[in-house]
Amino acid sequence: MANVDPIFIQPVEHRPKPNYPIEAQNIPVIDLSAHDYSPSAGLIAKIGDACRDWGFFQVINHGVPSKCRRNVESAAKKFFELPKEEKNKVVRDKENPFGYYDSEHTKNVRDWKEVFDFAVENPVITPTLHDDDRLELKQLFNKWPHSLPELREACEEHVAEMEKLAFKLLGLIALSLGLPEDRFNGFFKDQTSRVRLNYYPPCPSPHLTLGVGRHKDTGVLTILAQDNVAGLEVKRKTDGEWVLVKPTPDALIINVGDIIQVWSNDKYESVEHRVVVNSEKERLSIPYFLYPSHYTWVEPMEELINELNVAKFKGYNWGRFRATRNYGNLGKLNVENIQISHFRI
Ligand SMILES: O=C(O)CCC(=O)C(=O)O
Repeated sequence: MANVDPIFIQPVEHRPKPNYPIEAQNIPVIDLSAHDYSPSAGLIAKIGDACRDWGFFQVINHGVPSKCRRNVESAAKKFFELPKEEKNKVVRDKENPFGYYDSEHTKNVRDWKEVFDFAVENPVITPTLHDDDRLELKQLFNKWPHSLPELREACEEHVAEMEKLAFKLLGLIALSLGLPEDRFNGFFKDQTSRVRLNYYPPCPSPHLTLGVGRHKDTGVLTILAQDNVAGLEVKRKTDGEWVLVKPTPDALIINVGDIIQVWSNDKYESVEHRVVVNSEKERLSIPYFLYPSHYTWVEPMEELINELNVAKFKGYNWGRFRATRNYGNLGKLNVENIQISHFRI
């Protein structure tokens, strides 16, 4: 029996498995303490293998202080505990996608979650798509709740740490592709990166719903901090099974996004993932989405293309791509969201 509004109910084939989920024991765990001024060949190879075989890995000894993580988790919990009227003072709207939102749809089914989004650059230049397909560039500001100043402080401190780690990882990924360590850095001058606070309340019918429906990340890479409640499931490349990523204390979860898939010309695939909820515990997760500047033209790296490895994607404009995706996420639309597969040659 469903105890939830039908708008949250997943089609049968996408519901979580009723039996106990498989745990992804073998998602690679990579120790970054070995990363100093000159990363070792061993570390670069581990990163490359993890990107190729899983599209997901965990990092430990990553340099992000645990205090910073505890602060952002505690401030986020306080925010989601605020009365609805208070959260609605910073609600997302059609003009500005940052702030609080509780009605997001993934693949046209509503997710069992509340979110709070903010941009890494404040203000940030972001293209917005209009009903007539016109793209408008807007300067957008984050919306911070006045009643909880510690949220902004904790989030800004968190972002500074995430950014250092993101560029460290980006360098390792470039090296693993045989490219110079700083090959990708030029795409982030006016980055559109953002952070999301995800709050998944307990759900009375967790077998029918998902916290976030299956999706791939559109950006370059994602760094996810999750609390100690499991929920993230990754589609294993070898057999297409959904496997649960068991929380590892202090580890951060990294996944390759669509842009790395295109830059690497399919060598590193962006992998589908989703979030299952449970009837007892709330869960919090904090993804940092590394996105380039809106004017970035995304295409396979020319150094990787030759007669034996021809380009598998046409180029596309990141700003238009992302604006189209945001437009689709705002409500229940009877159209498929834009995907990189639409640019496959
Ligand atoms: O909560 C998680 O573990 C993952 C969240 C996620 O995939 C998303 O917000 O896009």
